[in-house]
Amino acid sequence: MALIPPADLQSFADHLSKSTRILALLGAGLSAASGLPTFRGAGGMWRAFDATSLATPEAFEEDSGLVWQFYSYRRHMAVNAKPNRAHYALAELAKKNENFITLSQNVDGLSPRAGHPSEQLHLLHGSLFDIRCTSFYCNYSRKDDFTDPIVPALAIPTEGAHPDPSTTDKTGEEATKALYDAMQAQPQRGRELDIADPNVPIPKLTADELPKCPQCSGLLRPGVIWFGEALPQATIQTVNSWIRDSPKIDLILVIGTSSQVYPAAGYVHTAREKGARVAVIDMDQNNVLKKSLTPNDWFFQGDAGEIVPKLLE
Ligand code: BJW
Ligand code: ZN
Repeated sequence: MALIPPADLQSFADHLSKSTRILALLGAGLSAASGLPTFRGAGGMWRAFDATSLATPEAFEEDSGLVWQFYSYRRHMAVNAKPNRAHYALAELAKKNENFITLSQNVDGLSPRAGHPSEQLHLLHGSLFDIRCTSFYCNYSRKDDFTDPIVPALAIPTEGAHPDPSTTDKTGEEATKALYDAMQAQPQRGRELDIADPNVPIPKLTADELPKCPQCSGLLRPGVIWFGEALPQATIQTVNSWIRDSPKIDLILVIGTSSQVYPAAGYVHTAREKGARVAVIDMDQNNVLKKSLTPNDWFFQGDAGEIVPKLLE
C-alpha cells in the first residue's frame, strides 16, 4: 500500500482542479499492475535477451523468427491482460477534459481498451496490434489485428502438444526439432509453457512460417517503433502542434517510465518550458527525473495502478 503524504495529495488535487491544459506521458510501469513486464530493471529480460536488444531493426534483420516470437509472446500477454484502474482513471480524465492529451510509449493496447478517447491518445511507439510490410516498395499495413497467434507457427507451445522438455533425452537442435514437429502435428492446446523461460525450447522459424504480406508476400513486422526508427510523423506533428498552440501547459503527469528513451522523455522538458508543474508517479525511488524536480513538483512513489486512481479521483 503506497503511503501518499496528505499534504502532497492536497496540493496536487488543488492544482489539478485549476489545470486546463494537461499532458500525460505513459510508460511500461503503468501496465505493470496488469501483469505486463517492463523493459528495464528486474523483469526486463525475455529468455536470455535484454528486451531492449530485441527491439531493434538489426535484431529483426538477424533473426526475424526470434524477434517475431518475442512479439507474439507480448501480443499474447497483452491480449490476455486487462486494463488496470490507472488506465481507466486516465481515460475518464480525458473524457472530462478536452484539453488533456496522453502520450503513451506503451504498445500493449490497454489504454484504448480502457476507453481512452483515441483523438486524445497518441501512441508514440506504435502498437503490437499494428502490422506492416517490410518490403521497401510495399505500403501494406493493417491496424487492430488481435489474432493470437498471428500465424500457426507462432503459437505458444503447450504441455501435451510436445514432449516435456524437462524429461526429453534429446538436446540442442534435435530437441528443438522434435518440439517443433510435435507442435505442428498436434495443434491441441494443453497448459501453455512459459516461453519467456530460457529453459523452454522454442523452434527456429524460417521466413516461410512468419507472417506474410497479402499484397507482395514480403515479410510482415509488428508496427512498433524500434531504436533508430523515426516516431510516427503524423502523431508527432499533432502532439507538437498541440504544444506549440498552448500558451501555457499547467501540468504533466509522468507515469511509470524510466524517462530514458528519446524523443518521448524530452516532452517533460518541453512541458516544463511551457510552465507545467511535473507530477512523477513511479515505483523507483531513484527515478532519473527525481533530481530535476522542484518544490513545485510532486514525486509519488509506488504502484501506478494504485496511485493514479487516487490522484485523479
Ligand atoms: C512502475 C511500476 C509500477 C515499474 N507502477 N511504476 C537523445 C539522447 C540520447 C539518445 C537518443 C536521443 N534521441 C534519440 C536517441 C536514440 C534512442 C534513445 O532514446 N536511446 C536511449 C535509450 C539512449 N531513441 C530512438 O532511437 C528513437 N528514435 C529516434 O530517435 O529516431 C530518430 C530518427 C529520426 C528520423 C529518421 C530516423 C530516425 C526510437 C525509440 C523507440 C523505443 N522503442 C521501444 C520498443 C517499442 C516496441 C516494443 O514495445 O517492443 O519502446 S524501447 C522501450 O523503451 C519501449 C518503451 O516504450 C521505451 C520506454 O520504456 P519505459 O516505458 O520507460 O519502460 P522502462 O522499463 O524503461 O521503465 C519502466 C518504469 O516503470 C521504471 O521507471 C519503473 O520503476 C516503473 N515501474 N513498475 C509504477 N507498478
Ligand atoms: Zn507487402
